Amino acid sequence: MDGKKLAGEKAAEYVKNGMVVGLGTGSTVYWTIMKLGELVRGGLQIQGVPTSRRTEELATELGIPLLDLAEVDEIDLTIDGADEADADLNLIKGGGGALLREKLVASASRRLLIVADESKWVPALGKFPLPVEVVPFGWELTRRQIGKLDCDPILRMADEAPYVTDNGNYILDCHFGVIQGAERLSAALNQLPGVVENGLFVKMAERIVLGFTDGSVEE
Ligand code: ABF
Repeated sequence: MDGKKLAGEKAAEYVKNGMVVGLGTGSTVYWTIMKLGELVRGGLQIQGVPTSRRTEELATELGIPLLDLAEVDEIDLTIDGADEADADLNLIKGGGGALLREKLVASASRRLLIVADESKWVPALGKFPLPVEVVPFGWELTRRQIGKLDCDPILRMADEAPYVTDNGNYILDCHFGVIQGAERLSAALNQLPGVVENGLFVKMAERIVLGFTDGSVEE
């Protein structure tokens, strides 16, 4: 069975009438958004805050009313995917390129619920290269500075050109190996002037809904 679909659909049960809901990005939360579309057509009243243009388009097609982040002070619940999650619910995100908006929306949320299949559950973060969003101006210098933190950052490409985020920035995928001090690394990255944000989400997630290929779901 598709663990992503199982987890994604299950998470929609956490959404209640009247909520402002942060809508994540990716192939797992896709199923949550599809389910929410169905529930909205059935009468559920929510307002969504999208974390990417992709999600905005999907939610609009499904008839989910949307708010801009600028219009909200607090989001009741955000549901989003992850590239890796450990036992402390620290996360690596950004494989889909939406980490900055995802972190902005998550930071404005009272609760962050993660949806994933079993492959994302890891004993230690770091096998998945950490995405770091950087400004294009002087990105090579930023790459060298990040490299001094003991990794070899690789510029993400799309169609033979640098991948450009919804915010007009580039992404460096950084292979750190096992990440011991996620909070420290996140702070070290973010204090570099060319870094906009990194994909470590430390102490942000409240719960994870995990879908397994055997058809079970753990919450
Ligand atoms: C987003 O979707 C990203 O932060 C992450 O890169 C991705 C999760 O992967 P998936 O598409 O497998 O759900 O939340």
